[in-house]
Amino acid sequence: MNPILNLPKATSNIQQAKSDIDEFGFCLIDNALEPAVVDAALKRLIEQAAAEMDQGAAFEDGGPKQQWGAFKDGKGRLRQQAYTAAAGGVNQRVWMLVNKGQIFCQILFNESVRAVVDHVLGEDYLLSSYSANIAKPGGVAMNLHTDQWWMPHPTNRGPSPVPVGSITRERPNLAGEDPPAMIAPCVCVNVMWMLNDFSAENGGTRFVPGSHLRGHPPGPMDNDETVSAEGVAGTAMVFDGRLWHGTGANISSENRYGLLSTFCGPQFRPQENFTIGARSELLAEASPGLLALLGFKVWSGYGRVESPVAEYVMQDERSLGELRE
Ligand SMILES: O=C(O)CCC(=O)C(=O)O
Repeated sequence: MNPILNLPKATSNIQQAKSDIDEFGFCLIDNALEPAVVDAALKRLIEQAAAEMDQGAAFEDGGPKQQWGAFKDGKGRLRQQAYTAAAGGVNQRVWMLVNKGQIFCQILFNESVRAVVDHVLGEDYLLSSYSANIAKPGGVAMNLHTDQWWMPHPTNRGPSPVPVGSITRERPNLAGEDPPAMIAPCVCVNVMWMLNDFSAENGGTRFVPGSHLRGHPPGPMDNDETVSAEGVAGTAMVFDGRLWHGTGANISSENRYGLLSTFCGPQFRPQENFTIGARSELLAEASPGLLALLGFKVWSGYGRVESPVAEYVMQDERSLGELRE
């Protein structure tokens, strides 16, 4: 960490962690994962990643011509880009970890980390995505971004500059003034679980401390200095969805293994569609807490199939359909 900025250090003091995320947009939790949990998760991840690679199902990005998130061109057309090593990808993403090992589900219920997520998001929230990013040697720095680029900003009484359905990664809804008088609240929180030591050399997540309060995502004119998330295996970096961040370039000779679990408010659409994609064997054994995170718990009547007072929905539940007497 950059010593001049006096940035937060890894801590086991949860009050300190809460105050760090409020002030700097991130906190580092010391020993969030015990060594045995780190070992089990790393072993499962390496095995899964190798099998996805063998079966031609690997998703690889992070190469010089392979920036994640650039799904559309300047005219709003979907780019049919292949996320493979053959097309220039270097890093490997492993998606939908809830289906890929019980150890990954266990990690989601880590008390220290969840206390910080609860502090920022409140009592009810969803898992938005749960993936691994294996940053490999040769991977380039990811474009800085926020994890809530889709969030409408507070606006004046006139029409919104960008209607909500027209917001895209390339066309965020901005407040108009800089700095804006009002900013959007934090509506998602990301957790980077370090499964091996993270450093500036091996692609530790780079970010701009305090940028969560800027009120806009990074634009082409913003060239703030970044710092790298560094920590020993087992450390968790919990960060505000508004923080400007991205994977660092990996200039070392080793892989960097990180799990990313993003949580969002219950009124937002998760990145991964767990209500369709969660496997039935997972759901058969899932606790009410896991079902709630995966979106099977009805929230204030939202997410239901029929009755707004149902507590949970089932994966194969269907509405009554056309009925006649
Ligand atoms: O891998 C990292 O360090 C961060 C990844 C990230 O920012 C993303 O996937 O949006």
